[in-house]
Amino acid sequence: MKIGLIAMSGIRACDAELLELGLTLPGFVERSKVIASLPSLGLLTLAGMTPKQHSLQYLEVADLRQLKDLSSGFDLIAISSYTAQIGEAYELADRYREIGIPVVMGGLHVSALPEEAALHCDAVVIGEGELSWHDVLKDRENKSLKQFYGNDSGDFDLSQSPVPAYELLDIPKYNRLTVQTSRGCPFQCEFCASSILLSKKYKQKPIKNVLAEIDKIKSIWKRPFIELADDNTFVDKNYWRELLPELKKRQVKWFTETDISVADDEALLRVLQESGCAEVLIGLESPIRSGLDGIERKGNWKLKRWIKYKDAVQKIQAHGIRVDGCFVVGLDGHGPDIFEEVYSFTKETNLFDVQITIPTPFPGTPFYDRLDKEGRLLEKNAWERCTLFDINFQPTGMTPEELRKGFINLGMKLYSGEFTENRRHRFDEEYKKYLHNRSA
Ligand code: B12
Ligand code: SF4
Repeated sequence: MKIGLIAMSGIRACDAELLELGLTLPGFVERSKVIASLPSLGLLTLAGMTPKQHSLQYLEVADLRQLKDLSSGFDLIAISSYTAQIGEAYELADRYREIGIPVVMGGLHVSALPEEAALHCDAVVIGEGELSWHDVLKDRENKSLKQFYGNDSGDFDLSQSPVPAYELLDIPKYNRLTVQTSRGCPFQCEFCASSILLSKKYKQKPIKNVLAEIDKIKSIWKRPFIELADDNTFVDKNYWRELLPELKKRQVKWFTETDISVADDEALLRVLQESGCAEVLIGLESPIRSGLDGIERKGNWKLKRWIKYKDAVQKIQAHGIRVDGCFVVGLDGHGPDIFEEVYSFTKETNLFDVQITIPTPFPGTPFYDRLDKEGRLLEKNAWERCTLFDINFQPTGMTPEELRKGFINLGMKLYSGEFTENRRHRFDEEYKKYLHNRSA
């Protein structure tokens, strides 16, 4: 069979004012450029386990309006999309089906809402695709595709992970490639729409598999920059103590997402920096206590950690590892003072990068269900607003418009060239000081 793998791959925001602003703010533009060119690891993973008798083509659709002609001649189209672009993904699926090509869809959104997706495709894969992909291919060959495959058990054993088919990519188009070392997260944040929706357990890929993936990338890209597609990387510190020296040998630069506990272990930070880790993204969520209460539903972990936030950021950065601190602005418990609080925290801790987002009710999250129950969703099923930058709920401490204006003003301050440069200059100074003290 000839199989078309299509990744919906755009960066989205509905708010026109914000979009326009985003196009002009240096700090914002910089990060958008970096992430906008990431490929779909989900599809590349399925490609990696596709039997060799099939031929594969990997395509990206960033904006459906720009797609005039459909590539044809396929026996099966497999589409992956997150929530914000799901409307376009459904439209694309409808168009392929109109010309007689069967479509299978998978990913976080359709796993949360399989019945909705089934209106637009021949088969919906729920959960981790590896568990169902071979069945989908066999059934397509026998012309007996089922409507639903898979489940949300999160039972896939990561030691069975195929090496993603990075060779399908036109490498010069990308400035980073992704590798996944783990799925899930030991915490349970109310709004989390990442892989905890696919895997209830926290599970790690064996080190040898991770290294095989990195070696494969290195065989097609000599000095790659790697972004780990993990939700929370350094949960198992012993695993990382073993993996980091291997990464150092391979001379890669990399970036990942982690919780703040990575700062607890000074020895680990040192090896981390030496291994090529350039930056860690940390969901700090709120610079003030009140917004944090109840976010993490198992043990209120984030609230408990809040008191150490500033020290932790400074400690990580002092080791030469940049921190991208992420704040969710407009959480329950946030009033109009939150904007100034985020700005002061960023200034005081000298965060190298900062990311602000709006609380977003993604389907399948407890946050969505709670807002729905409380009658606080502005519009139901407005998936195109699930961008992390658009407001689709009634905040408790201000009006949606106050939140919107405050968010835009905060963005202007945080991403201004001068503020960004000052922080980065201070980061360099602090790191030099650290190196000097270490060698003294
Ligand atoms: C890389 C990435 C991107 C890339 C995506 C490239 C791509 N086309 O896939 C880019 C930069 C383009 C991107 C953009 C956006 N992103 Co993003 N991104 C990520 C990131 C960092 C890693 C995702 C990843 O690679 N996971 C690993 C793979 C293996 O998992 P997977 O995709 O879920 O695939 C598995 C299954 O879902 C399934 N599967 C997936 N697709 C298919 C298809 C078929 C046919 C089958 C059978 C199975 C299957 O099988 C796979 C293997 O098990 C995550 C955060 C994180 N740490 O996970 C956020 C994340 C996915 N992004 C998010 C968001 C909000 C966005 C944006 C809306 C941001 C914006 N404002 O523009 C856009 C939306 C893009 C869209 N098209 O809708 C949210 C999504 C939440 C949601 N439920 O929708 C996440 C979870 C971040 C977060 N914490 O909120 N993103
Ligand atoms: S710590 Fe991050 S990845 Fe883990 S549940 Fe919370 S938001 Fe999700």
